[in-house]
Amino acid sequence: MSYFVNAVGVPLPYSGASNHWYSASGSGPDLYGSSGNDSLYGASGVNVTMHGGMGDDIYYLYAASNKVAEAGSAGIDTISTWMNYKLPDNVENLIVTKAGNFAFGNGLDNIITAKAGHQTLDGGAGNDVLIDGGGGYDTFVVSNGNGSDLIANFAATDTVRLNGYGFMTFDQIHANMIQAGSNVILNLGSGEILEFKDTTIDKLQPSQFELPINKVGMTLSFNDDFNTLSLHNGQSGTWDTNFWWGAPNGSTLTQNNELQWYIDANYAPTSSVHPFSVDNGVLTITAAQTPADIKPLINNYEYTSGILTTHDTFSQTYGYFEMRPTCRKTPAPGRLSGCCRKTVRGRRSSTSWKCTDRTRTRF
Ligand SMILES: [Ca+2]
Ligand SMILES: [Ca+2]
Ligand SMILES: [Ca+2]
Repeated sequence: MSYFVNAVGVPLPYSGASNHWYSASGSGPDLYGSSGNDSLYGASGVNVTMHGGMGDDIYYLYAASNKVAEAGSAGIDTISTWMNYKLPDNVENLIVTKAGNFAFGNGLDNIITAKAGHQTLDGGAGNDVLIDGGGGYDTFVVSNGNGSDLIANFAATDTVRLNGYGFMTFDQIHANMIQAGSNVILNLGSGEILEFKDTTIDKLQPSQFELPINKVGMTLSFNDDFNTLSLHNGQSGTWDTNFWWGAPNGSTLTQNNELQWYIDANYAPTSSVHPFSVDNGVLTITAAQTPADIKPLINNYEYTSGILTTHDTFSQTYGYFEMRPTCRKTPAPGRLSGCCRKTVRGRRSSTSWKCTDRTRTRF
């Protein structure tokens, strides 16, 4: 049996070779393997839960409708998928093949392998082995309280994100590293370590460590907790509801072929449409179908929505910006796709938010 020794010296096994093969194509809602080592292949467009049972089972998932059910102590199991994926309970190992996706573990000691291109790996709790298995720049996420992980093939373009350990500078990290044979061990404190396999301290560079922003010495220049909504009326207030180049009746972004019209709160004829609301510190911007009587007033656009910008009231060149946006993952049928993005313009950075669906934003 092949295995990978983790950061605390425990060999984590890979799944053994399969002796039986099963396909979900044409199967019912449940597909069962044998008591031995199985390979179970999902299929796109098939709603199926695959049960490998006892033995080392390897699952190939092609769509979110391909599910895995494993019991505890039922072999060393592996899921291989192109999708963004977080391991379900009782599955030990994960392979994510597609660039740009994430690969998250569960509470077990996992072996998580990212294939070609950029991926984000997070083992979660347990003493996990995280492997850059195919180049590309990868991000390894390591969080306080989640055990001692090992990173293999940590390339010059890879980065590690250290959450909650209190490191603010690379010098602090450097001072907590030791060379242990062919590996580097970073002492994270609280009994946790992070091991970098087959590298030396001198090869590890500041650009490979994502640290929290050091806010000491920064001065708060702008904030809005959205306990109320302060709209700009031309003389006072904070937020404009129109682009600075917009028409009196509002605006849209024709170059994006957008379907919505941004209502200008200062334009009286459309004042019956209210894209903005605040509730207990949460700002909501709602996109909705345009009422028939409003449509001629907004160039016959099918949907109304809103933007907020401080273009005329606040701007700064440099700074640290923070927000907590929440966007709908999937638009309802007939609705616009959900998105929310910040507009930063060149040297003079103002604060703009525009949304094409229900969105909550908090500074
Ligand atoms: Ca099995
Ligand atoms: Ca199994
Ligand atoms: Ca884990």
